[in-house]
Amino acid sequence: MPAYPTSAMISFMQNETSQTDYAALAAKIKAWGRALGFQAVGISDTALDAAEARLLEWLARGYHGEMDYMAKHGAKRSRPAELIPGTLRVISLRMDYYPPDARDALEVLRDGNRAFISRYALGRDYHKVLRSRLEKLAEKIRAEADDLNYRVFTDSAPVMEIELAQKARLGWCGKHTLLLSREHGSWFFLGEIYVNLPLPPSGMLEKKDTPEENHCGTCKRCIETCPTQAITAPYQLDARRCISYLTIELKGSIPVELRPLIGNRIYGCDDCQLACPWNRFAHKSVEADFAVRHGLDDVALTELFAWDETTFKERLAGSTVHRIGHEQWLRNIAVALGNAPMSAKVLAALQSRSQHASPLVREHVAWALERHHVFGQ
Ligand code: B12
Ligand code: SF4
Repeated sequence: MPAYPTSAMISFMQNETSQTDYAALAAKIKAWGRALGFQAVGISDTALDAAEARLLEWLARGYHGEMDYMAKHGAKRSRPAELIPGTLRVISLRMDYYPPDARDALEVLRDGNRAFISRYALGRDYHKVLRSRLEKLAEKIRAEADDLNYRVFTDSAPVMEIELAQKARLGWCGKHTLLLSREHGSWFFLGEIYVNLPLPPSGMLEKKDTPEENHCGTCKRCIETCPTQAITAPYQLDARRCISYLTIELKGSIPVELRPLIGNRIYGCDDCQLACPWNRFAHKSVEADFAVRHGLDDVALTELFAWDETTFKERLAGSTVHRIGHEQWLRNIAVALGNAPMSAKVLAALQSRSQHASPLVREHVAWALERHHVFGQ
């Protein structure tokens, strides 16, 4: 026992003496969360032992590729109270993002001259949208429990979001490794609030101890559909093969053998979700922030490839796509143009970038031209 109370002990002692009715507060949190635009809100404890073992195995296999941030935080990812001392519960929330006005995804994927951008990235950067709502919810909780210590997260820190959301009964982990709900499919983001309050975990009051049942059954459409066979087994994804990783997370050269499989996907990939039968029940987003911006749902590859860095920054300000930078953007579009049907327009676009200052861009452009049997640029 330490000589002085730790922050975790202080929080716990405060909770022990608090007069707060935590069951009533949990009910209010769920109602406030829904009023703030989240479709579901749940609460879980912080025990992630089984998930921790699977995370370590995934890392040991090297499936994280160059995502060093997945390895560097050690046990903090799977032990919430080591990340934020005093954490007793995690409030998990989900928000639908499928833009209501987007052109049909499969039509765009079939048209090799158009650019496919993942549905989640067509509108405003979700980190900003979710974070401000989560902060608003936390302030409401603090008004009722002034001993609250909290931190909000959305895809922004070492947090096992899917495992926590599953424990909070927001859905189940599909074979594609994403969270799925029977009523809402998988087109939603997750966010969390770590709190030091002993709120009753979801299911406890309803006397249900098991998490939401897995409804994948014998289906394996996501595994079969994945263009790069990145889902190596049910619930196991080798990120190094995933088009989302290749186009967003990978900074350097895209492995040559995977380039033809990327098709016209220039930012992320949705194929596993498009194939999933549960997404028939998905709801379109009601958030104006997730509406398509700048016609990104239906735009020619050659048009996007012509953007200079200033145009890229201006058009994509406030979008999550902005994060990859202009060089990676051109790299991705060069690959897609290499996969596009050959035409004078495609060749002219590629040739216009063949002397680009970036060796990375030049190398991908040269590859694309070679695909169209144009050599030695
Ligand atoms: C790293 C990361 C990626 C990486 C790696 C993905 C991965 N599967 O690990 C890459 C860049 C490839 C990626 C891609 C995408 N991502 Co991502 N990503 C993350 C991040 C930051 C961490 C995920 C993680 O912990 N991976 C570690 C490994 C170990 O986890 P895992 O592969 O899921 O394996 C777990 C389970 O499958 C399970 N498991 C293993 N074996 C078994 C066996 C059984 C029987 C069972 C039940 C379970 C099970 O155990 C493992 C540990 O829990 C989360 C946010 C977060 N902080 O959690 C977002 C997150 C998962 N991503 C998200 C999204 C939207 C995407 C994309 C759809 C984006 C896109 N359109 O391009 C794709 C989908 C690709 C896919 N099928 O996963 C959302 C998912 C929302 C949802 N509905 O679930 C998240 C939650 C971000 C958010 N806040 O909304 N992502
Ligand atoms: S496509 Fe089938 S196996 Fe994959 S997540 Fe959906 S229901 Fe599960």
